[in-house]
Amino acid sequence: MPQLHIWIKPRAVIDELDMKIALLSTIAILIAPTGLRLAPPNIDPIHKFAWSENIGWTNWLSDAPNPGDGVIVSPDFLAGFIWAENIGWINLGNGGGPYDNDPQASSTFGVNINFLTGDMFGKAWGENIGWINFDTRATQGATSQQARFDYCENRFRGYAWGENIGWVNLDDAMNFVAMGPNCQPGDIACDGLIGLLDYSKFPAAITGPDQSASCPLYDANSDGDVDLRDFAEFQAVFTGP
Ligand SMILES: [Ca+2]
Ligand SMILES: [Ca+2]
Ligand SMILES: [Ca+2]
Repeated sequence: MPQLHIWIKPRAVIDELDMKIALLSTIAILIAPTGLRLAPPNIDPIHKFAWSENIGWTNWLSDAPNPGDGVIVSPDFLAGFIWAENIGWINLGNGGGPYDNDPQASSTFGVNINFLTGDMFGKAWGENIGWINFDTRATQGATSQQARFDYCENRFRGYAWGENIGWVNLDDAMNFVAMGPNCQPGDIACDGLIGLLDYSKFPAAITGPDQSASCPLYDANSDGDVDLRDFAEFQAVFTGP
């Protein structure tokens, strides 16, 4: 585990920091557009399309409905918009996830990721097609085709279901949605942070020297295995929680 250094700040510094944080928070609220936007989209431009049987291609890095729009992947939830030429935008959540998806409060919808399993759950909203359910564990789990996030390859897999559009295929061998293009080794969700969540997956990814990697995301020196040399490189870029 990384060494954590805790600096206890003098009282006067805390007061000043608190004031600055309060001020910045106020400014952020004042300039925030509708919904939170935590980061720019982090979808790979060459892996941005998924196929739906009834609406055709969905574009996860689209500049639509507004310039700069696309999907933002965090390790445990999604945010932003998918654009589908035939049916318009699909909203995955406002960025304040993980989302409650409270049926009594429709504004709490959004797509989550179970960080332990990668399985997705929660709902997206399409302006012309209504809800898309990303929790397909009950119908697809038996064949391991539930909608899910593959942490080892920073891509989506499985199938989501829209009551008005049928299946959305996240599992095609060629046309799938992935994060990128320049994800650091070990950076789950390609969010630019190597934090404790990324760190927590490393032990299960270790194969040992010259043993073929099943989780290539952690092969930092690109020699085909995940061993202690990769771990050393991973530690060097650790940015904290
Ligand atoms: Ca990360
Ligand atoms: Ca090696
Ligand atoms: Ca390696």
